[in-house]
Amino acid sequence: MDANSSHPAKVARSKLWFYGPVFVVIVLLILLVPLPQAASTPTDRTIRIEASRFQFVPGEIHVNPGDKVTVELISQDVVHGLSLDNYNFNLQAEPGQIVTGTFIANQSGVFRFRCSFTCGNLHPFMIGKLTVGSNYLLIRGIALAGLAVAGAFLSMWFSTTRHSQGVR
Ligand SMILES: [Cu+2]
Repeated sequence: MDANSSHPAKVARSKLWFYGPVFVVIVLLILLVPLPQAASTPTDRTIRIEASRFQFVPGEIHVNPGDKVTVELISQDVVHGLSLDNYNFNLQAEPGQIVTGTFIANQSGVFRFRCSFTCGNLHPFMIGKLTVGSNYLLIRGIALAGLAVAGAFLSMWFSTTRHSQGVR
């Protein structure tokens, strides 16, 4: 097989010529393509959050802008609260009790929600995260990281191809 591939260096180089511009185009696409806003049709959603010392489960919530969000807060041990930064939203649940509250997610961004009732020594660290809107920056970042890894593998593959053929 090796005897037939008479110009391995040329092959590797032409692949580089091909993949180089392709990579640039992919990077530009990742950075510039406007992602569709269609996924964010406002809907009614109910999210059940279990509070216990000293965490909320789930600790991260994701909703779309304009969603009508009903939170069901359940306390599993002592009295806990849930207040949401930047929103005028606060709940307080007695042990074993479920309380509900509703808000409209009309502010986009990432907001903390915190326990609003002193429930023990780690109470200040009882914090969750609400994301309103798709985190496009994060998606683009992950895509770029994936591309970088692919590029690293590809360049490694090129260099090993060339070295094994004894070409500088
Ligand atoms: Cu608490």
